[in-house]
Amino acid sequence: MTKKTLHAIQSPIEGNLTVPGDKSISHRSIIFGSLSKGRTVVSNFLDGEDCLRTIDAFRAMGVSIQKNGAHVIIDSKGVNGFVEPKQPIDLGNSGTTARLLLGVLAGLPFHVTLFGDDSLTNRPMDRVVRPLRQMGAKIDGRENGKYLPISIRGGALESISFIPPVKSAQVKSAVLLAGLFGDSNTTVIESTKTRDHTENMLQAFGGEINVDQTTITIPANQSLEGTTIDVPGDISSAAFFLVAAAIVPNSKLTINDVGLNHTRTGIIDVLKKMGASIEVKEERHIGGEIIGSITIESSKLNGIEIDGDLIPRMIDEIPIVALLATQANGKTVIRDAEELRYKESDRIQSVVDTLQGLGATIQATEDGMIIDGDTSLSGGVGNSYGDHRIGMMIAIASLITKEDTQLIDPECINISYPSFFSDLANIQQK
Ligand code: SPQ
Repeated sequence: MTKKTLHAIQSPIEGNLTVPGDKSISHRSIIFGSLSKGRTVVSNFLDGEDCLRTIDAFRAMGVSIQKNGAHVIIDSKGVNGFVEPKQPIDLGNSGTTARLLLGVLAGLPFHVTLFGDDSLTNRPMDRVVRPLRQMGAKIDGRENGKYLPISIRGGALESISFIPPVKSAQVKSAVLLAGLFGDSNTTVIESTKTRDHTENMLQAFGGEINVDQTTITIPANQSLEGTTIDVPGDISSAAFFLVAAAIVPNSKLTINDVGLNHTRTGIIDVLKKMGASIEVKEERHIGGEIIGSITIESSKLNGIEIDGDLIPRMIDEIPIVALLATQANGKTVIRDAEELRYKESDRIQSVVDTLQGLGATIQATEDGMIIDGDTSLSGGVGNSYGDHRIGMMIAIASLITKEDTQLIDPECINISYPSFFSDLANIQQK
C-alpha cells in the first residue's frame, strides 16, 4: 500500500478553479450515447477510473467509443447493433456502472457476467436485482444475486410500477433504463427525490419521460438520437475545495462552470446553514442541468443538524461535511444517512475512525455521526480505506493539521478526481 506525506503548511486557499466533469453525468452520457442511434459528442467527460469502466462495458458490446482526454465520441447503431460480450465485464470500483448497466442488460438478449474489485464485490446489488427480476430478467449471482459476481440474461421485459425501498438514484435509474425495454409504461415512485440526471439526459437524447414530483414514468420502445453533451463540473468534487476555503483562515475561492442541479446542492445549503460566506450564481442551463459559479470565503461556522430530505442531496459530501463540522462551533448531528454504510467503504465508520485518528471529537451512530467542534486537528496517519472520498477528505484535513499527515492509498482518488492534487496545489497560496 502506498503512502503520501501531506505537509502541514496551512496556507490560505485563493483563486479560481474549474473542477473535472460530473461523474454521474459522465457515466450517463456513455450509457445514453450507446443506446442512441448516430453520433454523440461529449465534452468535459470525467477521465476518472469509474467512468472508464462504463466506456469499457459498452465497448465490450460493440459500441464504437473514441476518447481523447475529456473529449469522447460515441458512434452507435442503437441497441440493435449491440453484440453479446465475449468475456465477463470488470466494473472495478464503480457502483454506478454496476447498477445502471444491470438495468440496460436486463433488456438485452445476452448472457453477461459482471464482477468488480473487493469494495464493489461487497456492495449490495439486490436493490436492483429484485425489481429487474420482477420485470423478467434472469439474474443469478453470489448469495442469490445479492452481490457480484452476477450473471444476467435479459430480454423482453414486463413494465412495472416500483417503489424503491432505499433512497437511491442508481436504483431509480436501473429501473428506468430497464423500462425502455418494457411492454408499456414503467413507473418509479420515490419517497424522496434523488439526483435526476438520468431523467434529464434521456430528454437531451430526444426521449420521453414524465416527472411529476417524485413519480417518474417512462414509456417503452423509444428511439433515441445521438446528441452533444457538455458535462458540468462535478459539485461533489468541488465540495472538497469549498470546505477547504471555508476552514482554512484567510481563504477566498471561486469555482466556475460547476453543476448546480438542485438534487445535488445540499452541500451549499449546509455551508449556508453553518454560516459560511458563500455566493452562488446560476448562469446557464444545458441539457436539463444548471451550471454556474460558487464563491466562498473562510468565516466562523456553527454546528447544525443535517437530516431528512437534505441527505440524498449531499450523500457523497458527508465525509467532507464531517471534517467541516470539526471546525464549527458546537455540535453537528448527521442523521438518516444509513446509506453511507453501503458506499465504497462503510463511510460512517471510515469517516469516524479517520477523523478520530486525526484528533477530532466525533462518534458514529447507526445512521450518521455526532461531531463536536471547534477542534484543532493533530495530523498523523489517515487511511483512505481505498475510498476516494475519504482520501480527499484526509487531504483537505491536512491543510489545517498541526503536524504532517500520512495518507494511506492516495491512488484511490483517481476513481473520481485524477487531477485532485495538482488542482489543490494551484489554489494554495505559495
Ligand atoms: O458509483 P459509486 O461507486 O456508487 O459512487 C458514489 C460516489 O461517492 O462517487 C457512491 F459511493 O456516488 C453515487 C451516489 O452515492 C453515484 C450515484 C449516481 O451516479 O447515480 C448515486 C448515488 O448512489 P445511490 O446509491 O444513492 O444511488
